[in-house]
Amino acid sequence: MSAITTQKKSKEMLRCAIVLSLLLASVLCATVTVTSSSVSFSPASISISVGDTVTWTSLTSHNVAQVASNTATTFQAGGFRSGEVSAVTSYSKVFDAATIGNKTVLYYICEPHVSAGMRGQINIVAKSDSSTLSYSISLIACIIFALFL
Ligand SMILES: [Cu+2]
Repeated sequence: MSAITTQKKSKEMLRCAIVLSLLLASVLCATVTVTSSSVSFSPASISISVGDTVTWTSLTSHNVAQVASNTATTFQAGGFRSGEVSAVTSYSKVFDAATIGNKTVLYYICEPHVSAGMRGQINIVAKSDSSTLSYSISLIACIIFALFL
């Protein structure tokens, strides 16, 4: 194998590694955005996996506070909370294993508007097979590319 071919291959491998790292990062930590309109969260129900980040925006007159159930109206001590209303306009939270615990659904409210039904829920689901599959396919494609070009 000539030096030029080896150099070309290393470049391709590096390119592959970068693409794969980006893919892996996007597969491993999805970010879900929830916006709040007049008195509702949109989407009110989302599905995430352990390690994902949820970002709430447009919190100008709203906040986010975890509650114990879909009927609870007061903040669950120790849960996630964005702070007082008007203190922040957006709030991001990484839902790691410690935050989720053994729950499969997490519930939250907007404290000033809970009586108006301003609630949301976060369903904890396993990482989707489709994202794992697309990652595997790109990995194989990259290896073939690196070997034959
Ligand atoms: Cu609100």
